[in-house]
Amino acid sequence: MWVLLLFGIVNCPLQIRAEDETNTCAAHEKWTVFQRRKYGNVDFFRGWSDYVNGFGDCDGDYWLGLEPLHQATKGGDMSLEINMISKDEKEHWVAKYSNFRIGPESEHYTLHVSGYSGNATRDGLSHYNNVQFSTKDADHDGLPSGNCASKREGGWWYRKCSQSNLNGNFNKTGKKGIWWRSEFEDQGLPARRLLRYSEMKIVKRCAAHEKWTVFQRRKYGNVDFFRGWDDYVNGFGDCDGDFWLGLEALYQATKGDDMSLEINMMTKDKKDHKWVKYRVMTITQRSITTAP
Ligand SMILES: [Ca+2]
Repeated sequence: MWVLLLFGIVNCPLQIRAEDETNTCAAHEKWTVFQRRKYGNVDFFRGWSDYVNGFGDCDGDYWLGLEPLHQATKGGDMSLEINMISKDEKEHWVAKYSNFRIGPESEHYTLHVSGYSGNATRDGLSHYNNVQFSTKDADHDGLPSGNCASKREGGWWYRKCSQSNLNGNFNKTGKKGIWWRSEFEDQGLPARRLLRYSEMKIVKRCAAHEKWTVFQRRKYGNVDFFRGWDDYVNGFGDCDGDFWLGLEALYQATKGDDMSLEINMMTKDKKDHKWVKYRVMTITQRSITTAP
């Protein structure tokens, strides 16, 4: 099922993976960019309604909006990629999360994120898993006294307060600036890596087709499947080749209790093709309460 969403946002109509691409602000063939800090000409220290509905310039710096993000990710089949360039422009970092979903407005657009990989200094986002979004006029953070959004001059899933601040002040260099968690944080060195550039984008997880979601493929033999728990939870491999989608993704995809399973197999000598089908398939959550 292709998701086609069109919102009446001033500058940035969201169009996700439409087959006939008419290029809009955030939609590329594959990616939907929902945040960009590049030129520094757009103020990101804004209130709740701006962050909900989006603001900025499609061709420059902008925030797509929490509501379109919720709509785009509520199916539970999206992943997140963040591209960053250090302030001195010497280092390029990428942080990927295999599972990315934004809750509805009634939950203040809670962040659901897991499955970090990449070359970034540290994982600067998982800390905010299950945290609500806050702005200077809407304090949903975990800081009892004070508002992190005001302290950091941005809008974010602030806890108390931050390990990243990608919507911070473009022109500031301290905690109010645009920064990501530092690899030096436990060495008494600066706990932040200031950024010159940031771009956040979502893409459908590999294997989501119109009808089928392939969650396992063994075809080429070039991907090691003898792995640990985290890899099986978050997924691994190559979308176009051998891969395992991940247990968390499977849970998200099957929790509606309306999915069936089909397994296609081929014998080692390639002479025989077999298939099996199961009418119902569901995978439970990662954390289930067990009796003591
Ligand atoms: Ca607070």
